[in-house]
Amino acid sequence: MSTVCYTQEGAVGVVTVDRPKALNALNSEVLDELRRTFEAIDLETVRCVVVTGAGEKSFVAGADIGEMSSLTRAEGEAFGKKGNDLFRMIETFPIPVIAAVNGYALGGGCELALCCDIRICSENAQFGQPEVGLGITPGFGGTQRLVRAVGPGRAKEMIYTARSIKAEDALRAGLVNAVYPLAELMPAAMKLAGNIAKNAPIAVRACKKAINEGTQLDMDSAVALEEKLFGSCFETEDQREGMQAFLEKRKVEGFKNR
Ligand code: DAK
Repeated sequence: MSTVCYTQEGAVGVVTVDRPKALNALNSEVLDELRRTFEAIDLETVRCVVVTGAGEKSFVAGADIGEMSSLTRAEGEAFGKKGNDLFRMIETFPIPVIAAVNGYALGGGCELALCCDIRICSENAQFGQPEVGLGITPGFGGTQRLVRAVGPGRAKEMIYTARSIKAEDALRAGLVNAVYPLAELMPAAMKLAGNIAKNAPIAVRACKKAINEGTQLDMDSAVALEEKLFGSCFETEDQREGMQAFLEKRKVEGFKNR
């Protein structure tokens, strides 16, 4: 692949958007390669994924404006669907995905970060939805996920004004969980991913499903979903080992994803 790199370190997969000449902007090729990269992740051995951008300046500076500039309505819709399908795939990916936002996260870049489970960023990060300044709406889920992440007031201000916010404001808004000096961002992301990866994979996956799907339901249906997923963890080897280790006052011998 020429625009996306993938590496695996232990149980953590690292997906890097690598198109530095355009500040990692998302053209069709990047969207296709991201999809193929996620499809190829080995879910037997990988337990958490980190998504980041190549270089020190930009996570993803948006959808590719050059490519979008001449689209017809039908092509614009198709481009939006390509991005939306991919971002939904990442959002519902069976294992947690962390966005390590290392610079500009604008438009489609902010939307890519928003479809991840957890966002952390570097001090030079900037988040924004500049689309209305380009004559379009956010098209990869920004009008939906930003609202859910920071609430309607802040999301509307960001979207209507097209102004970006800096890392500390993103932290205050709850858009990111933590801010690090740039050099410390990837080590922090890997540490966070490692802390997730060492827990029982079946249980972690069930938590992601419960949280993602439960927040779309009324409370009665949501707790019923939680009960089902809770029940599904029992009789697994990992549940037995996790509880046995506690009762025997020893460390877990390593969860097996069984
Ligand atoms: N697309 C294409 N190229 C981009 C780009 C982008 N989004 N962002 C940067 N680049 C390119 C620049 O054109 C430049 O290329 P060269 O001129 O060197 O060939 C190179 O990256 C370096 O950028 P700058 O020279 O501009 O670098 P600066 O440090 O001066 O400025 C910047 C950095 C991030 C502030 C600036 O590049 C910038 O404002 N970029 C655009 C940011 C932006 O507006 N992003 C949002 C894009 S809109 C939809 C589907 C999707 C979407 C909407 C609707 N539907 C189908 C409904 C999504 C929309 C977006 O994401």
